[in-house]
Amino acid sequence: MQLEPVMTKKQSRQWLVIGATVVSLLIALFILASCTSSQEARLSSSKDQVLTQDERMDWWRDARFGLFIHWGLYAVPAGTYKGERVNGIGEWIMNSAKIPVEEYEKFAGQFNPVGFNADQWVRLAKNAGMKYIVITSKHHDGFCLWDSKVTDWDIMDATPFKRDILKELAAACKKHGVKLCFYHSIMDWHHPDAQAPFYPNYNDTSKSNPNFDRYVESYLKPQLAELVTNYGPLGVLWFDGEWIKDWTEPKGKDLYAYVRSLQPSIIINNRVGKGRKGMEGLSAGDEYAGDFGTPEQQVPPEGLPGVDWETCMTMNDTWGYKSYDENWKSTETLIRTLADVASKGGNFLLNVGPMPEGLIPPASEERLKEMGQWMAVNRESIYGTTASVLGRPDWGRCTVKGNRLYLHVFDWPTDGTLEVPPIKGEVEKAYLLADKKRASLPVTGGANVTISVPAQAPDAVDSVVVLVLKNQ
Ligand code: H79
Repeated sequence: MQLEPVMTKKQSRQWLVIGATVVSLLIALFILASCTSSQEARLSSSKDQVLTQDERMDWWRDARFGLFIHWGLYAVPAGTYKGERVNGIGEWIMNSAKIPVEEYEKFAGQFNPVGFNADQWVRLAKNAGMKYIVITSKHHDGFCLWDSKVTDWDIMDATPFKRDILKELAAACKKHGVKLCFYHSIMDWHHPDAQAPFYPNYNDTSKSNPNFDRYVESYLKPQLAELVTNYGPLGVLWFDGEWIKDWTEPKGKDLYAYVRSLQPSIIINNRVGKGRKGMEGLSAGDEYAGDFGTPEQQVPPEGLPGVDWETCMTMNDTWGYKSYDENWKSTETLIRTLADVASKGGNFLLNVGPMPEGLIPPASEERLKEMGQWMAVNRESIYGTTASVLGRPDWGRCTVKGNRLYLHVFDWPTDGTLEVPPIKGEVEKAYLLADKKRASLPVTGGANVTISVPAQAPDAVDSVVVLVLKNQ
C-alpha cells in the first residue's frame, strides 16, 4: 500500500515561501528596531563595546570643529577641460563637462601627488583646533584613495603614486590624536552596475540600473568592510550621493546596520538613508537612518537643542580643487561661522580641496592657521559647548557649558557697556577669555545684566566674554 505523502510538493513549497517570508519580516523588524535614529539611549549590538547613543555621540558633540578634505582625480583637471573652464563644483567635472569614463580614466595616470605629507595635513588641522578629519575615500567619480582589493580603480592600481593615502592619514591621525573619518559616495559614476545616470548625464536621478543590488552587495559593502576594518577605529562614516533613484530607505537602514555591525561605536550621517530634507540637511523624522543631520553650505537660522547636526562648508566655491576659484571667505567670516554654528548646537566641518601635487592651497592653509590662532585663546568657548540660552544677541552669539555663558562679541560696544539679554540665574562674575588673569569685569543689574568692558576689543573678529552664573 502506498502511503499518502504528508504534504504535496506544492504544499511544502507554499510552506517554504511562508517560512521565508516570516524570517525576512523578522529580519526587517530587527533592522528597523536597531536603527531608528531616535534621540533616546540606544544600545549597540556588540558584546565588547556597549555604548548608549549619548555615549557614542559624546566625542563628536564635544569636538564641534572638523576638517573636510575633498581629494581625488578631479584635482588634476582642476576645473578646466580641453582648455575650457567648466562651471560648477570641481569634483563634479566628470558630469558637468560630460567626460566619457575612458577619457576621465586618463586623469589617473597623471595623479602623482609626491608633495603629499599626511603628517603635515593632520598637524595643520590640529593646530587649527579641529578634532576630526573627514576625507573622501571615494567621491561620485568612484575613484578610491585607498588600496582596495575589490577594484583596480584605485590609487594603487591606476596611478603612478601607488601609496595608500588613507593608510598614511590613519597613522598620522593616530599619532596626533585626531579622529579619522571617511566620506563615501553611494552614487558611483564609474561602476557599470551603479551608473544609473548613463553618459552624458551621470546624475540623471530618474533612471535605474537593473544591476544596482549587485553593486551594493559585491562592491559597496565589501569596500566599506575594507575601510571600516583596515584603518583602525574610525570616527564617522559620512555618506553622500544618496538621492539617486536606486537608493532607498530600507537600503539605507541595512547599510547603517551593516557598518555598525563592523564597528559598533562608529557614527553615521543621515545621508546613509533618504531622510535628508534637501540642502537644509536635517532629517525629516526620527524614523530615518543616521545619527546626525547634514546642512550643506548653510547654517540653520535658529538653534536646534537636542538635535545632532553638522554644517559642512567650503572656503571658496568648490569642494574639489579648482585652480582659478579665488572667491575665498575671509578668516573673519569663518571664525564667526564657527561661533554661529556652535551657538546653535552644531558642528562645523570646514573644507579644503588639496592640489594635484598633494599640497593644500596656500589660501586655505593661511585661513586655517589664523583660525588656529583664535582657537588657541578661545577654544574653551567652542569645545563641549551647547546651544545659546540667549537666542542671537545683537552683538554676536552665545555658547554654553555648565554654568558658564560664553558671549562671542563680534561687534564690540563703543560705549564700554555690553548689554546681555535677559538670563535666568544670578551672575557670579564676568571676565575676558583672552585675559589669562581672569580679572573680574564690573557687572550691574539683576534681570538686565550689563558688563563694563575695556574700550579696546581683545579680538577684532570675536572677543569672548565669560559670564559665570552662580550654582543654584
Ligand atoms: O561632496 C560635496 C559635493 O560634491 C556634494 N556634497 C558635498 C559635501 C554635492 N553633491 N551634489 N551637490 C553637492 C549638489 C546637489 C544637489 C542635488 Fe539634491 C542633488 C539636487 C538634487 C539632487 C540633494 C537632494 C539636494 C537636494 C536634493
